[in-house]
Amino acid sequence: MASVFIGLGSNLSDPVKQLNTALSSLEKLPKTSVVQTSSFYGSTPLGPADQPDFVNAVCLLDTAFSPLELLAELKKIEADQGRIKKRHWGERLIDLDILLFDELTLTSSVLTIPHQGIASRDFVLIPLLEIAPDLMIPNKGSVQSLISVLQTSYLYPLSEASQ
Ligand code: ROI
Repeated sequence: MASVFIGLGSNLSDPVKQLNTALSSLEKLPKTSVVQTSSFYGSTPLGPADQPDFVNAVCLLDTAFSPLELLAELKKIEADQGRIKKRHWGERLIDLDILLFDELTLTSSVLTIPHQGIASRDFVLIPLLEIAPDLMIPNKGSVQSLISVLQTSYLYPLSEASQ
C-alpha cells in the first residue's frame, strides 16, 4: 500500500458540498482507504481574481493503485461529479490532485509528483501541516520549512467565507 496525499479544491456550486461528495467517492474506491482528512479552508483564487473563492482541503489515502491508475480514478470521479473547467487557472467544480505518492518523484506529460505547485501554495501546505506535521516533500524539504518562506497567502478560516 502507498500513502498518498490528495489535494481537493472547488469554487463552484456549493464548494463544501463538492468536497464532501468527492470524499465519499474516494471512500468508495476499491483497493483504497481514506485515512485522514484535513479541515476545509477558504482561499482566495490563485489565478484570475474575477472568480469565486475556493474551498480547499487535503486527505491522506492508503492505496494499492499505481500513480497512473489512481490518476485515472481521480479523473473518473471528477468527470462523474461534472468537472467544469472554464479557462486556464479558472473556476472548477472539483479538482483532485495527487500531491505526494509515498516518497516517489515522477515527471511525465500527464503527471508530476510531487505536484508542481506544492511548495508555494498555502492552500495545500497548511492543510498538509494539519494532518501530517512532520511530512517531508521529496527534493523540497519539510512542510514546515516551506510554509515559513511562503510569499503569498490565500487561506482564511472557512467561517469567514462570504457564502
Ligand atoms: N486557487 C485556490 N485558492 N485554490 C485552488 O484549489 C486553486 N486551484 C486552481 C487554480 C485555478 C490555479 N487556483 C486555485 O487550479
